[in-house]
Amino acid sequence: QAVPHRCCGTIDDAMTAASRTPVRLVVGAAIVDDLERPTRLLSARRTEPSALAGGWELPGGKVDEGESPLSALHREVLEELGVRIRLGVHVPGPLPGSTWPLGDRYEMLVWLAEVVEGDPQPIEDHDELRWLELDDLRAVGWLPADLPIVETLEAMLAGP
Ligand code: 9L3
Ligand code: MG
Repeated sequence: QAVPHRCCGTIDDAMTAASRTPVRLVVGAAIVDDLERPTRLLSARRTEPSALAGGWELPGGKVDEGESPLSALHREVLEELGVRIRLGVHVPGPLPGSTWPLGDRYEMLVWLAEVVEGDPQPIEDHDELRWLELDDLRAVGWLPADLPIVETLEAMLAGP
């Protein structure tokens, strides 16, 4: 029996929402040239899926089952760009758990990072990388989901 709740709908609505497939966690790296004195941010152009191809993003990807978000971030960045990174602060998002929304199916945790080994190359899932000056972060066509993150980074990383 659907019991209407005074503010927001029926118990059935709530049950339906709760039984939806839980969102999958994604991790992303906001790689800057220097964590202590950042002047540039690394952007990467996706090659797949076709709906996202050509869009620029912060590199990263899905956390595997049984994997910690931080292990996933190091693994994804190594797979995608061939580099090892050192992490800076977490970049808090607006959702509970400080994640950033990525459509209905994913949420992303984001950390600042810098390269400690290797030179980033578009090894997997990207066909171009670009270092953007912090005052020119909108020079590429960011994926819609990444744009609010980039705007937050713009404010966070702005010099004194
Ligand atoms: N996604 C969006 N922005 C990002 C990242 C790393 C990922 N900065 C979206 C694209 C996919 C999903 O998250 O729909 C999973 O990412 P991936 O594993 O295909 O990189
Ligand atoms: Mg990826």
